[in-house]
Amino acid sequence: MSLTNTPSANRLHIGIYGRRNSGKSSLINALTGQETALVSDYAGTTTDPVYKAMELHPIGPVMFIDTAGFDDEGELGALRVQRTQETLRKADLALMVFSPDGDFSQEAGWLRELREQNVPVVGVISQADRIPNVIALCEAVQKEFSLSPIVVSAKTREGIPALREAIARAVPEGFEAASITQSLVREGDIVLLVMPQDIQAPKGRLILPQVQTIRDLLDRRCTVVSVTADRLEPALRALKAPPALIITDSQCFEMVHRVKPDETPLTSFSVLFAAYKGDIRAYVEGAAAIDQLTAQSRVLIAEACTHAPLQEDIGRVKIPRALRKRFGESLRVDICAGVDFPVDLTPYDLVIHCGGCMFNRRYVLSRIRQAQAQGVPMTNYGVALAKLTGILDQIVLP
Ligand SMILES: Nc1nc2c(ncn2[C@@H]2O[C@H](COP(=O)(O)OP(=O)(O)OP(=O)(O)O)[C@@H](O)[C@H]2O)c(=O)[nH]1
Ligand SMILES: [Mg+2]
Repeated sequence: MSLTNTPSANRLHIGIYGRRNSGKSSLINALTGQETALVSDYAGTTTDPVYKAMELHPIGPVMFIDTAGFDDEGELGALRVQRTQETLRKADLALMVFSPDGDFSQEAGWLRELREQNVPVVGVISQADRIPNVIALCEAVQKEFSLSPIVVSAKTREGIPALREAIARAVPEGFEAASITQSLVREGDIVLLVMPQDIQAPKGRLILPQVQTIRDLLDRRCTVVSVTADRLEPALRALKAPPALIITDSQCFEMVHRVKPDETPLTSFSVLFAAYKGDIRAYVEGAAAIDQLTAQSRVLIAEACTHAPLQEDIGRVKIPRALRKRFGESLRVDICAGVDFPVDLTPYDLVIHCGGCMFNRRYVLSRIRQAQAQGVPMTNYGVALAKLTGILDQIVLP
């Protein structure tokens, strides 16, 4: 990923839903002006959800999720519908494409579910160039779903600018947290960032949370000073006054806490991202369950990345080691990666999630809500490490 690209997890995720052949893929092509999505008369052209990162005027960077028609049939069809269903957890906004035949029996259930999950929906009547009774169709949608559909044709491009405007109006407020550092800094503050001594990112790079934090602080008009852990003390001596905030990599928590000036508040990249990408209060509450663990407990470690060379060491080695050291070798730790998050979390006494930098916020929040609904405490790497090293009470939360 180049630094000029918006990380995909920060893009507005737009899910496109409708029956087979309703024109979902054609709509993406028309919206973006590119023929990237596969389109055909064959009902069931799109099978698995397809993610497409695009710039969509006037919204900016978005991620389209093209889905299989939700009326797909048979055993394979049911699997596809399930995959479509799973995308509901990621969609910040949904386009519902109504089929021209006026039969909305299946649309109703999907609309209900989208609304239950608070996903804003833009209704679309597509293929306007070839359906005879557009007005009647609009009225039917309006009457049945209290939704004023946008009438478009992917072929003639009629209505496409209006649809872009409708999408822009429907963008949910706060689909992203306002900023990474939130109330922890003010304009003009000097903020000291502590990276691990052996920077684990590939040569010439920093990992995404560090890059995004630096950008956030620059946007907030702060002065950013970055050091590796071994340079912390010389850097503190070089500063005329203690920094307004220190943000450290979780791995150097203890050392930084020991060395830092008393008056300087300390937080970590993972704690900032826990708030930015999830729900920090829920994570802190979840971390309290660590005190209740025993040698018989079962803990689930959930990683977003399937490759994860950077977090691996924390999730797969460091946290399990710390837990076993405290509660005994028989404590059981399971690891899941990517989207393989168990539907049933109840076998676990605690879920510890990674920072989720590869996921969008909506999706991480949906996992937190799932754990809460099942009564299973959930926290994340950074918060768990802070708890395990006994300094959770001593760091500041955004
Ligand atoms: N004339 C016209 N044809 C359209 C329009 N939109 C889609 N079509 C045609 O309708 C057929 C289905 O379009 P797709 O975009 O593949 O529909 P889909 O909803 O993605 O279908 P599945 O992937 O099978 O679920 C194709 O033959 C398209 O060319 C339109 O606005 N006007
Ligand atoms: Mg399609």
